[in-house]
Amino acid sequence: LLMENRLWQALERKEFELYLQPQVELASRRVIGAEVLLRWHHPELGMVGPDRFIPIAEESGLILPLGEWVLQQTVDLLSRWKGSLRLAVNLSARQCSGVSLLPLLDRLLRESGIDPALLELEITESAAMQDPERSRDLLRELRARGIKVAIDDFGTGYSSLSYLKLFEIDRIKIDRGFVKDIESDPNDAVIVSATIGLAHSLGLGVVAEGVETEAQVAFLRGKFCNEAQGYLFARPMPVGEFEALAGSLPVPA
Ligand code: G
Ligand code: G
Ligand code: G
Ligand code: MN
Ligand code: NA
Repeated sequence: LLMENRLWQALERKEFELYLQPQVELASRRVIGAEVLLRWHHPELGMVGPDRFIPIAEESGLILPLGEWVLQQTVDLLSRWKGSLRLAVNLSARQCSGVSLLPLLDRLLRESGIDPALLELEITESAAMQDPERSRDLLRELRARGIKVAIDDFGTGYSSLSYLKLFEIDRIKIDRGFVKDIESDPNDAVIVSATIGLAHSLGLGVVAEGVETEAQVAFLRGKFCNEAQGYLFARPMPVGEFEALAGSLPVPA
C-alpha cells in the first residue's frame, strides 16, 4: 500500500521518465526507432524499474493515468522529431480492456498531427487473451487509424498461433528467452528460425529482442530477420542520449 501511494504521488511529482531502447535494421544497423521503457526516479530508492511498479500500477488503476502520460510524452517526441523514427509503447492488460484508450489516441493524433504509422503499440499475448473478442476489436480499431501493432514476448504465451489467426497485427517481437541460446540450443535455433519464416509468410515484420552477441546477429541475418533490439546495440537510455545516437547512424557494434 505504501508503494501504491508513493506511485500516485510520483506522477504528480514528475518522477517518471521515458527511457528509449534503440531498434535497428539488422542489415545496416541503422536506428529505425525505439521501444519506450518507463523508469521511476524514487527519491529514496533511486531508479526503480518497471518490473517493480507496473504490476502495482496495474493493480491499483494508476496504470491508466500513467499510461496516458507515457503516450502523451511519446507522441510529443514523435511530433518534435518530424518523421522517420518509430516509437513502440507497451500496453498493459488494463489499458487494453478499458474504454479510454481509443478516445485518448484520437485526441493525441488530432492534436499532434503525427503520422500514426510512427506509433507502435506492443501487446503481450497474455494481455490480449484476457478478453480475446475485445482485443480483436481494439487491434482492428488501432490499425484502422494507421497505428502499428506488435505482439510482445512472442512465443511465451499459451496460444501464440491462435493469436496470429485471431488478431490483425503488423509485427512480431521474438522473446529474448528464445534469442539468448540460439547459438547453443538447437531447439531455440529452430523456434527462432521458424518464427521468422512464419512472420515473413504472413507478411508481418519481425524484431528479435535481447540480442547480445555478433553470433546472434549472424544467425538472425542468415534467416532474414529484419530488425533487432538488445544490449549489443544499446541499452535503454534517456531521450537526450537517444537523440544524439539517432543523429549519428549507424550504431557501432
Ligand atoms: O526495461 P525493462 O526492465 O525495461 O522493462 C521491463 C518490463 O516493463 C517490460 O516487459 C515492459 O513491457 C514493461 N514496461 C516498461 N515500460 C512500460 C510502460 O510504459 N507501460 C507498460 N504497461 N509496461 C512497461
Ligand atoms: O535531421 P538529421 O539528418 O540530423 O537526422 C538524422 C537522423 O536522426 C534521422 O534519422 C532523423 O530521423 C533522426 N532524428 C529525428 N529527430 C531527431 C532529433 O530530434 N534529434 C536527433 N539528433 N535526431 C533525430
Ligand atoms: O516489453 P519487454 O519485456 O520486451 O521489455 C524489454 C525488456 O528487455 C526490458 O526490460 C529491457 O531492459 C530488456 N532488454 C532489452 N535488451 C536486452 C538484452 O539484450 N538483454 C537482456 N537480458 N535484456 C534486455
Ligand atoms: Mn516490450
Ligand atoms: Na518483450
